[in-house]
Amino acid sequence: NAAATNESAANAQGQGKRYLSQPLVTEIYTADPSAHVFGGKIYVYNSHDIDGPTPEDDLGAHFEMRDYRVLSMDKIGGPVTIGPVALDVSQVPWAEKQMWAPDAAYKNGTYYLYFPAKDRQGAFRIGVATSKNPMGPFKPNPQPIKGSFSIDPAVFTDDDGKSYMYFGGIWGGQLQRNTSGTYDPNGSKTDLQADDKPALTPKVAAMDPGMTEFAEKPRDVVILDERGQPLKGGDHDRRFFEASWMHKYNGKYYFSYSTGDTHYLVYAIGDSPYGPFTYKGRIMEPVEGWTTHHSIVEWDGRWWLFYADTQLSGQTRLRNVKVTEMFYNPDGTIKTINPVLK
Ligand code: FUB
Repeated sequence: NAAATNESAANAQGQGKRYLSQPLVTEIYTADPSAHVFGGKIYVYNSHDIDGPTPEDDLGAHFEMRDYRVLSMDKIGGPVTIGPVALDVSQVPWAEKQMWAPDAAYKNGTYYLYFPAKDRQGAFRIGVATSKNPMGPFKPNPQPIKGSFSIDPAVFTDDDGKSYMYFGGIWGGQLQRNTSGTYDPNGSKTDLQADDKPALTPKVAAMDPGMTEFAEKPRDVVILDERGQPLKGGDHDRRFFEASWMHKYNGKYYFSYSTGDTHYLVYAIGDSPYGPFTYKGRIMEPVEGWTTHHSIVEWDGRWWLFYADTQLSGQTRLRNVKVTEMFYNPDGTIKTINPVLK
């Protein structure tokens, strides 16, 4: 029984903590959940964490994931099905390793799985694979998306049917090594190393109607402070690190992301899918484990935050996906969630 397993995991770590919610599944380790409602069911496209031999470092070499397994459920709080392997790195001709945070989209009878992986030069690219079934198996395109780089794709489809991919991550996500248009393996390990200058931005590109290529060169997603100035590189509590997500609420565009080394999930609001977005605050305080990565989805007229922590293992590389309800204030701001109860 999952509750008993979770209780004993927490006790084994001697944490004596109370968690806001419990892992969706305990049979495998999961992280970076991208939740979608397809045909009335909830599907979660997540990283499938495994215990590899590589020591932890600042570039995430210890995240050695090799495949994807999709989770599905008829309702939030109901039983969760773990799908079979939906895509394995060995099936992707251009990819060598590190199948990181994926996302998915649906159009005209086809499901699209978007995923980052390192190529044989050590550069992250973003690939796409297709299936007629939301659980897969997915068939990968032989090449990554042209002009793609970095990590954490999140595909948002607007009310007019146009889709956009948001992506990027600094440090191990390599945004800072792609500023010239080509991957520089000798570039900075972290960021631009210019604390007083505008921070590196996530990217956005409209998808072409076939959903497998960009329709344009990726643009900067500019995040402004309350004075209308771009967030600075030294503003680690608020600047973009990784884990882009886009959702729309009451006609406004909510771009949310992780601040990485300060471990917050935060958001910024704009009037267009391209931004600019103005920073508004925190969605979630830090979870247990180094990374924090989420998605936001409306289901049954309520809003849900999918996220992950390390409750089951106590190890950053072995995470578990959770879900909790998210609430708005009357002015459209989001009520901050604390994932660990006192
Ligand atoms: O899971 C590997 C990486 O860690 C993801 O791509 C990031 O968002 C962070 O969660």
